[in-house]
Amino acid sequence: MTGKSGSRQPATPADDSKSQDLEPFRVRPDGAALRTNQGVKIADNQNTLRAGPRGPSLLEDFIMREKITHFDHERIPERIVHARGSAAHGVFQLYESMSKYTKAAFLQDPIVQTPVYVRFSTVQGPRGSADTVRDVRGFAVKFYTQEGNYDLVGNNMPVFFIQDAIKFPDFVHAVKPEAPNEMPTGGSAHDTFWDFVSLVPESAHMVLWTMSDRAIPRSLRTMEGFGVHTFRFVNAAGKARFVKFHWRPVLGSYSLLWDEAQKLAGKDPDFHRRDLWEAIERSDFPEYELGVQIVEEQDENSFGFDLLDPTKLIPEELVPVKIIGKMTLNRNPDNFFAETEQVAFHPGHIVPGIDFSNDPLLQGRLFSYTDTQISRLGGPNFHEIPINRPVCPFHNNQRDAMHRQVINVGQASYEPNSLSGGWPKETGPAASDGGFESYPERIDGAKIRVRSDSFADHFSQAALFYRSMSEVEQEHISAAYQFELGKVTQPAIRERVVNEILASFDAGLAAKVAAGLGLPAPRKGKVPPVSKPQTSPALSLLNRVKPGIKTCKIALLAAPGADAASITKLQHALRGEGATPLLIAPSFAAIDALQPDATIAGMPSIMFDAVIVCGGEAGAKTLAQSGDARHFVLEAFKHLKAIAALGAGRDVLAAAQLPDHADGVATGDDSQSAEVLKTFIAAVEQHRVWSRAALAQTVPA
Ligand code: HDE
Repeated sequence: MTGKSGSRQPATPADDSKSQDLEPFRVRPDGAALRTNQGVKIADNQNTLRAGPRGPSLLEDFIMREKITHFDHERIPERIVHARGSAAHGVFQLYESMSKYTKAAFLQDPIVQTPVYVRFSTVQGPRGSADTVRDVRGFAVKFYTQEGNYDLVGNNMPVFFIQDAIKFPDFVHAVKPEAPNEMPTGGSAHDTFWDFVSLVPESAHMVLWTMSDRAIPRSLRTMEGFGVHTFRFVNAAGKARFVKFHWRPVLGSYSLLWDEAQKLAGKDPDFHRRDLWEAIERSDFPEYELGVQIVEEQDENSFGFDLLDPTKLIPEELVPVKIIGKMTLNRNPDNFFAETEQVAFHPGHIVPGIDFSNDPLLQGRLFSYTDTQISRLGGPNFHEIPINRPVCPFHNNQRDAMHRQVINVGQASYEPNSLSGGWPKETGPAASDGGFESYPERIDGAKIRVRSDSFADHFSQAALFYRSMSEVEQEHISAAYQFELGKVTQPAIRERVVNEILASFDAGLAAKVAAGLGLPAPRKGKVPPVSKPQTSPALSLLNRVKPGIKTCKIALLAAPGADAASITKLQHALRGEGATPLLIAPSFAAIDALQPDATIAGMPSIMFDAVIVCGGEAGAKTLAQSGDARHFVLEAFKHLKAIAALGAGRDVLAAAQLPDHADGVATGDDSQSAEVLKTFIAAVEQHRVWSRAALAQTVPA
């Protein structure tokens, strides 16, 4: 890897020794004796000190006491929201200088690599909840820049549920597990959530996003990210422009099906975490491009909605997303607690050249994030925890408090002073001085508690989003509302969602959901909201598919007696395309010389993107007679995955009673394997065989 980089960045995992030198806090015990926290070597780590072999333990045993005491305090409070997360190290590099727009040092020079730490999260559930629940995902990036840490603390959806921070505790209390019984874990399908959102129409747009496939991503590696709020870029001349941030996965964006997501939550609650970890271990480094939508200050009021309203997005058809750089996640953390649990993000961690807007949600966040770390991380010195330390030197006159790490030398801890030569001194705002200066926006207004009239439209962008979905995506949205409202026990809440919310932006959706729930058809007569543009194709995930099958997980279903030579050939061909083929068999018994990677029970079809049933008479016969193997292909078929069957492998599809000649099913003799593979790969590339959706519903689960 080329380029200048900050000290946090080992270029590749092989560079770990370098990272240890550069980060003295990253400790490895290789060759070291076991010692107490006071440095005393421990001779026996197996037995407590006791009075005789069968006698009572002695309080005197400082070694046992120290160990147990520390253990007793190993947990810290989990995050009130976004408790469940996983993270990775990486680097960010620009494609072109952004100096025209911002003076931020890390956005000037395409040769500079800025180290990053990125934490993805779900929002509702506790630390131990499942990854694949229907929920918003956090997408928080800490850039360790040479001018200080910059945190872009975003989500995988570009809007939010509420417009004003003062409503956040209400919203979170409503979505979190209910007070009397702490249910449900990891989901919003319950009365209090739907009660709140049915009474707060500003949530309509975001709730629609969470009922869409965006809320069940296939992988954290293929998930978009958004800064949500409008921010400001400020250049060296002091000129400001509004900016919205986007992260675009290079592999494209894909989602699970709801049935898959639910099954995965039981069969592998760590599905997303594992996928991210394994991809990085395999050196399939996740990549995301950074995009910006830039709006000139004079265009602020030209959109028909308010740029400060976080329930609105700027359609890309109005302001294109300019791709400016790429982030590559290239190293897994060494220690989950020290890094992922202790990392402290804050939208207020900004650097010169980036500034806030008056979005009232953002303004409230600027208070909340430091405050929450003080109780979560035990005091105001959390910036000294290794994962949170800036890579540039920093000095100030803040002193003491819980868990202080540095030993501040010198008499003066105030400014101005004459006793320490006046140091540390403030710097000027000029780019060469590097001091942060807030953008001098003119503010002239009365001190009032009001919501601007420009925030009053709650439905036009919900209508825009729904209209922009493909037919299957609209189907999924309608099914999601029916599922969630089906879990609501109070009929009045179900009716309010349909009549007051859905009917306010799409009569068709409202009617469908009402019918599904057995409710009377919604009241007519509401004026459908108008939006500019009428549709935004960029919002449909089906338009986010990228060519290629890189990192797709493909099951090669086989049993002893299968044709090992043909399996090896398939493995080579698929690896050549960048995919990850895994040999899946009824047991770990070898297939000739080939060792299965996992069993059918251990890795069911929901964990794969596609399936090939391998040829070979004896192997295929075993699979055809196995209910589990038949279920494997049947389920893949129902989940609209590409399927191939070679030679006798076709008997397994027949035994599962899959319809003949269905879309996305490639079959042929062993001699036709090259053509079958070509057709199969073309289907995998689409990620789902949507044209099979109707047929798949006729197949038993
Ligand atoms: Fe957060 N949010 N949030 N949030 N948020 C937290 O900070 C808060 C909001 C987001 O991986 C907390 O350290 C308020 C929007 C992410 O560690 C807390 C409001 C967006 C993460 C907090 C919002 C986010 C958090 C809990 C409304 C997308 C996880 C633990 C005014 C742009 C970061 C913590 C990580 C975490 C407050 C709304 C994203 C309590 C008050 C909008 C990704 O401070």
